[in-house]
Amino acid sequence: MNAVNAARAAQHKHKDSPQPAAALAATPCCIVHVDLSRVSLRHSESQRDSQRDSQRDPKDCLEETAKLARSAGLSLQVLARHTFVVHRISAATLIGKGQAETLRTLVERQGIEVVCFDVPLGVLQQRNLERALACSVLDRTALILKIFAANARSQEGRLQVARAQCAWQKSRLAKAWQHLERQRGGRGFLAGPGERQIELDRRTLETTERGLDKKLRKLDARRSLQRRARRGCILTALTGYTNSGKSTLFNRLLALPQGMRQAVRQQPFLTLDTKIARWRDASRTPQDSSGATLLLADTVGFIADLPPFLIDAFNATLEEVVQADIVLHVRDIAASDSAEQKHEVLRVLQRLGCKGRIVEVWNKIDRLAHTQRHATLCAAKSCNAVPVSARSGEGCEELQRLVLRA
Ligand SMILES: Nc1nc2c(ncn2[C@@H]2O[C@H](COP(=O)(O)OP(=O)(O)OP(=O)(O)O)[C@@H](O)[C@H]2O)c(=O)[nH]1
Ligand SMILES: [Mg+2]
Repeated sequence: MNAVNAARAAQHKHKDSPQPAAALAATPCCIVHVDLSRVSLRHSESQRDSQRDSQRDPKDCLEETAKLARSAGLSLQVLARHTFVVHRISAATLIGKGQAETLRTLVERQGIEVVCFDVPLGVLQQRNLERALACSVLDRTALILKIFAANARSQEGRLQVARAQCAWQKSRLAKAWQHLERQRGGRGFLAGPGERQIELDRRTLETTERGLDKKLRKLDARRSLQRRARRGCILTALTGYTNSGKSTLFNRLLALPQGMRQAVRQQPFLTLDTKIARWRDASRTPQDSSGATLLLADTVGFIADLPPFLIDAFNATLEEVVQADIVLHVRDIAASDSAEQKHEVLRVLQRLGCKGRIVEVWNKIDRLAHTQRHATLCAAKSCNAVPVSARSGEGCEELQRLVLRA
């Protein structure tokens, strides 16, 4: 059974049985962090390359994946967390046989129904793990895609998510039917059932992709017109790791009244659509000293190991960041993995070919303890970063002055 369906089925199972209200809500889930940093280069493959956890604290990885699991709209309750250090990648299950055994014991003992891995899994690895653990298995990519699908509000957002889902399914297609591939047709040269099924599925996905691309191109043409209308304006884009406070800062800098504000929540990828608004300065003049209108854009956030096909699918939305004259890189400076988050964001900006001047904004300084705060403010000065608290407003006028002067 498909992992997500199984998670849903598990939910229904709970709903049908007469249990107390608290137990009805959630499916027991376990988060698994796989540390691939010790895999020798000789055995490295894309799976290891895609993970840069050697620099990240396992605790941060587990916490981030737990957050993804809780936000994926599957009503999962995180009951257990476990880290496995892998020295040699198993093509069948990613983790070793003994590790899979340990995980199975944990799953049985705690009544776990869904296991979420914090790395991307191959389709066969996922299938084998589901068999070995006798429960549903989700990987990081599936969780991210689920959240994107749940948060897409606009037509363009929904089309882009559908496009990403097609790309993901296509990339897993060949492997999905590998078990049938060797069953060749009667004469030896005819395609076997596996190959025929792959071909059929590939064609269906390609037809869907073409349809989605056509609709996206139409929306892109509309977006180009809007872009042309903005010619001569100065565009500043807020970008950064998901949950770093971009939307909170957007609302603060524009002093937006209730009802017009961007949604803000402790939840990854809440903002999927780019929102652009006029940025008024303190004197309420929508123009800078050179007479050009200033615009501010709030955009989709990034995360470690963001699947490249998802970045590609959101290319049109992210174009505002690429085209921006000034890019405000909003960082959660109080996060324990703030430096790694910065690294991930710069990696995506580079992939996008971001052209504007990047200014670092160190957000959430209100969360820093007294001594930490002093050291952070000194460090900000030495690397030309702007420390702010989008929540309290501290430092926001300074930031505004800096951009209006630029
Ligand atoms: N303490 C504190 N919390 C903040 C600050 N700025 C934002 N937050 C909180 O951080 C969480 C995420 O804020 P958002 O503004 O939604 O973050 P975002 O970067 O837009 O997130 P996505 O759109 O999901 O990528 C919310 O719970 C905010 O209230 C800040 O300066 N201080
Ligand atoms: Mg946001």
